[in-house]
Amino acid sequence: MTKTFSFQLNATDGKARTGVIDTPRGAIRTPAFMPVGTAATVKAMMPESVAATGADILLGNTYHLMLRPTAERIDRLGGLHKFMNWQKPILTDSGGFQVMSLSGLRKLTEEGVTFKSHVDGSKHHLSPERSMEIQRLLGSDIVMCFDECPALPADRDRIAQSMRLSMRWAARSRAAFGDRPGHALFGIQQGGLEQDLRGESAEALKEIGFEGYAIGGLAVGEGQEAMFDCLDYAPDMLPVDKPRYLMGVGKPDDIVGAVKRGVDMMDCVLPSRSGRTGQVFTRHGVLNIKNARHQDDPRPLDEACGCPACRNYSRAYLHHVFRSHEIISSMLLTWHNLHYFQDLMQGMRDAIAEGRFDAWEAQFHAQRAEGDI
Ligand code: PRF
Ligand code: ZN
Repeated sequence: MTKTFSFQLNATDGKARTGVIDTPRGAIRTPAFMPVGTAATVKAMMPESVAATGADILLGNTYHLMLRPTAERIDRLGGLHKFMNWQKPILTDSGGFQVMSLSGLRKLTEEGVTFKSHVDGSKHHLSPERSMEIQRLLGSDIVMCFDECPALPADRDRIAQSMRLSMRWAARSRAAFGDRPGHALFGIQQGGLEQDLRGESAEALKEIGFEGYAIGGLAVGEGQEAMFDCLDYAPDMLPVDKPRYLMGVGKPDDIVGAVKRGVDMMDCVLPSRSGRTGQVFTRHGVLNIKNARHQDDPRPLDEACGCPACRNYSRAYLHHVFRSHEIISSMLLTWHNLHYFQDLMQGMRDAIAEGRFDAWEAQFHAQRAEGDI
């Protein structure tokens, strides 16, 4: 295993790319989907089960972990990997986005943001420097710059001001991160749906220099068509030889569209959260296991799926345990959904490597259109 962080592109097909990010904690095959482990757990899953779905990397959150159990405590206990028993790579988000969406009263200045905890109302502060310190204490392999992401729609002036603040914070993040071989710092492009602001943001980030580049500020209410319009140009503004990470995306068809446009990494709570609400992703579309039509159905969720929920249990059983609020319901449905998302990524990696992404994509859409799951 290498002691450094590197990215190797193995093949491209149109704008779609496949490769490997090498880290001291293991390889990340791209395009990669990162399950979300916000509170040092992927809810309802043992870490070894998450690995068994095919995940190479998890996402953790600065915001949640700084509030509870605190970064200092995790550091004293040997770091986040040991604390949660996940030895593969971890990427941590920097906290700014979660402060805006989750915390109570907050005050934003050039220096950083002061906010009230959604857990107990206590007062906290985050800045580029503090976010880098927290992500270092956690032992994160891929650290995200501290940024600000305005909710859309927002007027152009507000988006420009916010993007420029995020670029100043990106420079402060880079300086505070320091020299940490084997660990990576990713910049985050902002600029809403304004092409020239996206360009200005990309130039500012490239000038600073990062090990990878994220596309932030999308999937915040603009809809898939507007997001794809932006992804038609945004990834091209970032260096070809560095990983590109689309933050907080998305549904299976969002993921496929993003990969087609040159994105290498994504994360989303969708497969795990849906597992707990009875929403199931299959090759033929989404089904809801709580629906009464499943109560006598002996078939698995998805005939083609190799996960434990599909190999060992009927829809009738999964319907029963969901309706009975049994814990195994969340476990099995989350496992299936995460397995489905990882299968989707593997399918795209193979198709890109073999130069048949368009045919693969056509089949992906055709299977979903068949309906009657
Ligand atoms: N910035 C950060 N985290 C994020 C986002 C962002 O813009 C998004 C937007 N979809 C999700 N998570 N730091
Ligand atoms: Zn399954």
